[in-house]
Amino acid sequence: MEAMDIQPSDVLLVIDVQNDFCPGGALAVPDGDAVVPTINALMQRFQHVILTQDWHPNGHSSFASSHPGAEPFDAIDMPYGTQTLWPDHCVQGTPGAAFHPELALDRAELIIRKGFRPAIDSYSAFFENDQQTPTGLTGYLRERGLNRVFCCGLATDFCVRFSAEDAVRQGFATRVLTEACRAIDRDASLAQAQQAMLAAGVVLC
Ligand code: VGL
Ligand code: ZN
Repeated sequence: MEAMDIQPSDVLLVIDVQNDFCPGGALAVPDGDAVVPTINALMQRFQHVILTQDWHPNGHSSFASSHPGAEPFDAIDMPYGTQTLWPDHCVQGTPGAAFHPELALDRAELIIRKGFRPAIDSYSAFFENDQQTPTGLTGYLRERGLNRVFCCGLATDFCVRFSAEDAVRQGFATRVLTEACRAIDRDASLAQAQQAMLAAGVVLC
């Protein structure tokens, strides 16, 4: 990361560094809190920092508990495609949905909340899982003249992956800072995510 040449028009996109994705949380990513000091240091080096916050209403359709007989990590068919079911997590206003207490939020100029529509999950910071409903982030970046996106956070194989792939599709030069990410990694989902990101044109560094 020392060699990273950061420009004034670069943005650090910090994905879902929330209590529920850290050890002890409802959908804990192994070693998830280890990214906090790394991301805090990165935030000092970028002129633009944007955070995302997974932000689900109670009874969200991505929760296994909303589907009788289903278990967390089952896959089901939704009108927009296959959806993995999760334990209840990041419920609006709960401590689990709050950012990790040591994450230095002050330099963030925008916080994008996602996953708040009851019927659609949203992994990506750009589009919900129907791949059609925008969050507004593309417009924000374009209007502000920000053209390179550096992604970090949780989880590498879900929200970071889909954010990075969408960033490329929206025309942004996109990197994933792998040391500042951690993965859920179930059923080889990390290897699959790395392949998909590389195929999409994401630079992993
Ligand atoms: C995430 C699963 C469900 C993530 C969010 O942040 O990667 N994963 N909701
Ligand atoms: Zn979620």
